[in-house]
Amino acid sequence: MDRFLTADDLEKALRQDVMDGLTGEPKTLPAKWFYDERGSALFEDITRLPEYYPTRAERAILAERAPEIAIATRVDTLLELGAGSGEKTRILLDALGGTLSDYVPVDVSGDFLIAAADQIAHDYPALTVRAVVADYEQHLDLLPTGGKRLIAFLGGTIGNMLPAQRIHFLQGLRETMAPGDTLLFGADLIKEEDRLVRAYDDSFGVTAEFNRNVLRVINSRLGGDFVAEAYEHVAVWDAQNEWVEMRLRSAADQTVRIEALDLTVRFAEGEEMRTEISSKFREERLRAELGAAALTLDRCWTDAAGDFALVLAGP
Ligand code: AVJ
Repeated sequence: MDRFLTADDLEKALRQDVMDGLTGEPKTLPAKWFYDERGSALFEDITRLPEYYPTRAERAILAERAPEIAIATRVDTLLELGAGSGEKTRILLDALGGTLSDYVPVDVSGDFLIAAADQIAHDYPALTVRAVVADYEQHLDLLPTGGKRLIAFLGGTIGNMLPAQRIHFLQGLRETMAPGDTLLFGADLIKEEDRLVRAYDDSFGVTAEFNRNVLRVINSRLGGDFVAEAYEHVAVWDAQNEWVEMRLRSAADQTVRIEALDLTVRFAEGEEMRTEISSKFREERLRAELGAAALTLDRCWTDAAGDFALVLAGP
């Protein structure tokens, strides 16, 4: 395992993000901090909700197109950014089997990564598995190069980035890519507002709990005293920016103390704090943004309902 990020680095990044986010106007928190153990489990629950179509749609496209991806790319290395639960990874590994020798899962969470990597190594004994603990937005240039690589960024996580951040990320990726390397990523597509909002405001309240979990993460890691139940879950479609925005709305006038930051912040009743953006795309915009990063969109597959896209791009 290679480690470019220590627990200490993560702690510092969390502090910085929370300090910036809670002292900004309006208040914001980056979505990456949802995923502690409980947050990851809640996200797994989300992926099984009837309203949350992206995971199922992406899995269906992947299952259908994996053989084509294998033929088109003929890669020897699968580099996966933000290694997920492993199910989609396995679809790819099974299809790429003929040419593949190396699997490189990349994630910020070492524990989660090792468990997932061990399981894959056990089930695919012919594969060299090399886990890398890194932040794929910061450490792109440190990721293993050489061979013919397929860089997979699944789940639609690219939608969590702000447009400028996304261009920067794609440009960074492009710089690490050699001729013959391929980028594969999932992106959620623009559709009726009603379905978009319901995917982020489910009737079971799982997404609401997931959203409030970021407050619990701050409580446990930075000595905060957020009363999570005192914040209401809000999901809105921002038609201008073409993203779904998740917010937490303070149900009362309240003050929060974050011990590790020596910070006290006040929330007014009704005040809303942005906790996530989830951008939705049209193919033209994906093509244009890839182009701006000197990448060419080679294939853009959707599921039968046209809800989600799986994109293959190259230098
Ligand atoms: C894992 C980032 C793709 O944006 O749809 C699910 C996270 N947030 N429900 C998304 C999420 C609320 C998810 N991604």
